Amino acid sequence: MNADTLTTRTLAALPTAAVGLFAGIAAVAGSYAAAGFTPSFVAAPVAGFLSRQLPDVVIRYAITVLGSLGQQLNLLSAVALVATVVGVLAASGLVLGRHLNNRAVPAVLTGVGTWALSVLLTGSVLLSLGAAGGAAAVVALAVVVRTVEVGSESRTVDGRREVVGAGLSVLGIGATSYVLGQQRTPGKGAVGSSPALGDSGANGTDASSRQALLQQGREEAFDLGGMDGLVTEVEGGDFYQVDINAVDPTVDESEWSLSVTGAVETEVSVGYEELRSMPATDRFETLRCVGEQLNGHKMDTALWTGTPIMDLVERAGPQSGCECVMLRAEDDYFEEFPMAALEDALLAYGMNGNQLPRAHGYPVRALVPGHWGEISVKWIDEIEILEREADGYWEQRGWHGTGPVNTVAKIHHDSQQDGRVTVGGHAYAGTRGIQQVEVSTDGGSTWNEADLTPPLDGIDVWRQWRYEYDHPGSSHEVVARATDGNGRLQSREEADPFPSGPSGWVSKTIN
Ligand SMILES: Nc1nc2c(c(=O)[nH]1)N[C@H]1C(S)=C(S)[C@@H](COP(=O)(O)O)O[C@H]1N2
Ligand SMILES: [Mo]
Repeated sequence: MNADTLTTRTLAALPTAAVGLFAGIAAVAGSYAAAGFTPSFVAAPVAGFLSRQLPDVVIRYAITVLGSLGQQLNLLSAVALVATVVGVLAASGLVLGRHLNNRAVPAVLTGVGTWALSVLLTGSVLLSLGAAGGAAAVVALAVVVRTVEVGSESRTVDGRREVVGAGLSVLGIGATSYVLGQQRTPGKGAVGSSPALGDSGANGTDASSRQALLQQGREEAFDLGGMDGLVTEVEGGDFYQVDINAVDPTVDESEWSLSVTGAVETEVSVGYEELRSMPATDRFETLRCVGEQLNGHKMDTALWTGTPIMDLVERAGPQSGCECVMLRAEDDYFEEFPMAALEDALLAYGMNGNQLPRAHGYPVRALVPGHWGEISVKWIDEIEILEREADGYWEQRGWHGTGPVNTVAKIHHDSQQDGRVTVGGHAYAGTRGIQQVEVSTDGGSTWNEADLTPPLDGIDVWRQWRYEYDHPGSSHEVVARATDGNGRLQSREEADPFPSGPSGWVSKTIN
């Protein structure tokens, strides 16, 4: 074959490839329309697979550097993969249809193939019809356009109309799916609003005292422009989120249950209603991710409502050989740590006075005070009392994030007015508490004590700090450092987030 025929053939194949690609996109869109952003969305299991198979260094980079962008790239790759596979399927169907001179073959093959692929990936027989329908519709339309064009016999068929038709249909399907998919998505991440918790089923706590606590927390915050308050708002999606999956699990509270298993006298299990009827408390608690940058924003505080986890664990009569426990979740996440850490831990179902949002573990999450956020397992469904130590999800990937948090003072605000400089931030030291924050305006030579907000009502809460001074007239280095409740100064030794959390003093140049 000479180069010319090769080029001609390639050009002739282009419309088919383009229609195939459009069909692939329509499959993803149709799946979103049917399933919303849930584990039944065809790209969800692929994204999960990718994030488990990618090399640890890539995942680590995604977490510590890219943050949620990494999650979006992961999802985008999954979407591209699914669209490509469906695309190849659709293109093959088109070629086969022409070969057999059968107009039904392309759409049928594409539809059935896409449906099978989606069922294989998601396990959802019915919802997979969305993906199948989207892909088949695009292919069917392309075939019809081509048939009409061939039928008119007035000009040569170059496939241009076919591609335009398929392209237009994918736009329509995409727009419709966008709207439908959003409606199908339960409690859209942290952004959707969760219903109020109310008085009933949260024994010992009530809605009005929660509102009073929240109000107090909001009022006690320093009013520093651009800086988060003392209580992180959840509804706007301000509360950070770290998940192993791009798509969060959807758990129905009526089907949810939590079991205490493993080295126990008797296994026990509770449903949602029963858990809500157990004695409950409200308390502020701060969460911080071991994978965040030193001056990062993966540190937030909410008012949580829940039941002491040990009330449930003790019913089972734990007899651990290692005094250690594994918490497991609906998203196949698991973390292991010493049982002692559960002493003051909660099974939380309320956040800032509302039901726990899906993004933060609805219906129930663990909340382990003083430790890095990773052991506060969301969507929890099993407390396994262990005989022997084992590694958790992140520890299998080289992290050491099950221990107590490092002490930190962040600098998240600086402003100037009339020759005065104001700097501020949050300081956090887990259950040790913050005793003092000091600020240097000369790169660490001399230190001054910052103002602190009163501690919130809780055993594991951050505080805000603020310091004002006269601008020295030239560029200078502001440094902040905290002292914890045991009188220990924040470590000056610099360390990356990996493997045991960021360390060092935060500094910032003020001009
Ligand atoms: N089931 C489950 N629980 C989880 C995670 C997860 O991916 N799956 N991420 C953990 C990590 S690394 C952190 S820092 C916190 C974050 O909680 P948030 O998303 O509510 O802020 O949840 C932890 N619990
Ligand atoms: Mo984390």
